[in-house]
Amino acid sequence: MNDASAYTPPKVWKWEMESGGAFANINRPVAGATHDRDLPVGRHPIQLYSLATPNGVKVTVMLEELLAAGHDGAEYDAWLIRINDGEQFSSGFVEINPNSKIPAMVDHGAAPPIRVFESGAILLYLAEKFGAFLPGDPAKRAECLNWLFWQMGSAPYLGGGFGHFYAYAPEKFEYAIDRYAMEVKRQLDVLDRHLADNEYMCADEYTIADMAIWPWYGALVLNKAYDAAEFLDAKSYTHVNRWTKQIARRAAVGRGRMVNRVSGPLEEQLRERHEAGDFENKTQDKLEPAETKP
Ligand SMILES: N[C@@H](CCC(=O)N[C@@H](CS)C(=O)NCC(=O)O)C(=O)O
Repeated sequence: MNDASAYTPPKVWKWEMESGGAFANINRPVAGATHDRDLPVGRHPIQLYSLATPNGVKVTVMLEELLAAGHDGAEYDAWLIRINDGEQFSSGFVEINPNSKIPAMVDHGAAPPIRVFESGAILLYLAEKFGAFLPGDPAKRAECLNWLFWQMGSAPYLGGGFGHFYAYAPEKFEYAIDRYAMEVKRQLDVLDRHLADNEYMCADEYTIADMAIWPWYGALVLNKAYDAAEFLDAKSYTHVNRWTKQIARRAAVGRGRMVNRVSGPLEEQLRERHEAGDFENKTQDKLEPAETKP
């Protein structure tokens, strides 16, 4: 085990600029804007400001699923927010999300326009607006929301806890990796037991609960997050694997994963999305590699 006793916390914590670790450059102990810049606004009512991290993908999958289901009002402009460059701290972004995290959305179909931030709130807003992917029956609706909010509460242990210490921290701290690996495996087991008896998170209905959970836990078992599938023995969660592959086969999920993506194979990236035809008309030669933080 690492020597954890080497550090004694001071009486009052102070911000050390050189704290180290991946993405340390965008971490700050204060909120608010760092620079003045308005957000662009396209021609559709729904304006999304995002990046294809798991939290971003939840929303683009939902929008693509709505369009595939015939809800034309879900046409949207998806603008890229490069969080590694601090674009979430622009005055325009902070106005729509004071928490400075993607995804954030504005519905210009309402007067005055409605801002929505937090991926779970966005999924719920869209589900209610279009009457889709959220069961109407009170018992089923409650179950769907149980799992939606389970994801919102659980994923920070996966991303901010396990992913941070396993993949991004400047050193491998055994205590932290053990603690969060144990919790993530427990979460995978929760999902696995549930999916053993249910086709989707909410019985036989594909809902916003699946859309929230899949980009995180599906990515983990497909080894698309933190390169940790082997470490966590992800293949042993057979029901999670079955569900993950089933959802991955959906065309709308394939499209949703591409929107605002700036990493991975270039053919899987669509930096901005303004029309359905953008998926076919990509100008890949303009793209250069970049990095994202899941
Ligand atoms: N609970 C939020 C979490 C959003 C979040 O953590 N977004 C990350 C990318 S996945 C982000 O924008 N990070 C930028 C930063 O921390 O400055 C949600 O689900 O929307």
